[in-house]
Parts: sequence; structure tokens; C-alpha cells
Amino acid sequence: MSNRKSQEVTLGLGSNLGDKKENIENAIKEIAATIGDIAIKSSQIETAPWGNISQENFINCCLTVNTYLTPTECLKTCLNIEANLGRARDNQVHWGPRIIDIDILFYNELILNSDQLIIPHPFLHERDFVLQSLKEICPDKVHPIINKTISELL
Ligand code: PH2
Ligand code: MG
Ligand code: MG
Repeated sequence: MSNRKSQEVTLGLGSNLGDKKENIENAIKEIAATIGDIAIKSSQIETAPWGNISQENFINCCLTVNTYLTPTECLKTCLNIEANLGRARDNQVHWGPRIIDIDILFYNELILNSDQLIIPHPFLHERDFVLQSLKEICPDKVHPIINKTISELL
């Protein structure tokens, strides 16, 4: 750990079950305690469900975190936090309701395609609810594959 440099990971958070805002706040606290210092945080916005539309509205937000974790370590930590907050992954409806979802959107300018993890998040450029929140915190960030800024993608 000591010879690692701080990296910038951008996370997207969503909840549409239970006390959605409380779930997001609890996730942010756990992220700060385990992934790293929160550099910047968007507001929480209410959004209509994308993909599978017969479910409740979501609360979404995005954060940039300064981390010493690798992408894979970030993913494991996000999954742990989701489980700690009560998310069950067995028998889950694809894109269905969830207490908390924590997705890695960007990790610096990294492009990664592994079986476990794809960075940038493969749908971020298609999802208004992500782009709206990203526009608040990093409108000029360039998508490393599409080579357009967040504002341009919106
Ligand atoms: N997450 C999904 C599917 N659809 N829609 C909204 N508005 N917000 C989400 O976070 C969301 C979604 C799968 O992760
Ligand atoms: Mg998601
Ligand atoms: Mg997810």
C-alpha cells in the first residue's frame, strides 16, 4: 500500500427500495471509510427507472473518491458495502429494484475489459441519470473510449 499513488475513482450510486436517501447516505459513509476520501459529490436526484421501467423511481448520485485501491479491490469493496447495507444478489431481477447499487463509472482514464469488471461503465453514456449527476461534478471529463466530454454526451 505504501508505494501506491492515489487514484481517482468515480462511482455511481442508486437506490429504489426502502429509505432511498438514507441508503445512499449510509453507502457514502462506508465508501469514505473503506475506499477513500470523497473528493466531490453530486446532489441526490430522483430519476425515472431506466431499462426495466415497472419499478419505483430511483435516487441517484455520483462521487469522485481518492483511493489507494486497485479497480478490482474497489469492485470487491463496493460489493461488500452493497451486501452490508442489505442487498441480496440471489434471484435478482435483471436491472430490478435494489436497496443500493454502487457502480464504478471511471477509474482515472483507465480502459479495462475483464470478465469481472468493465471500465468505463458500459452503459454510462446511454444513461441520462448518470450523465446528469456526472455533469454536476465533472462536466469536462472526457470519456476515454468515446472521446467526448460528459456535457457533450448529454
Ligand atoms: N440502475 C439500474 C437500472 N435502471 N434506473 C435509474 N433511474 N437509476 C438507476 O440507478 C438504475 C436504473 C441498474 O443498475
Ligand atoms: Mg447499476
Ligand atoms: Mg451495480
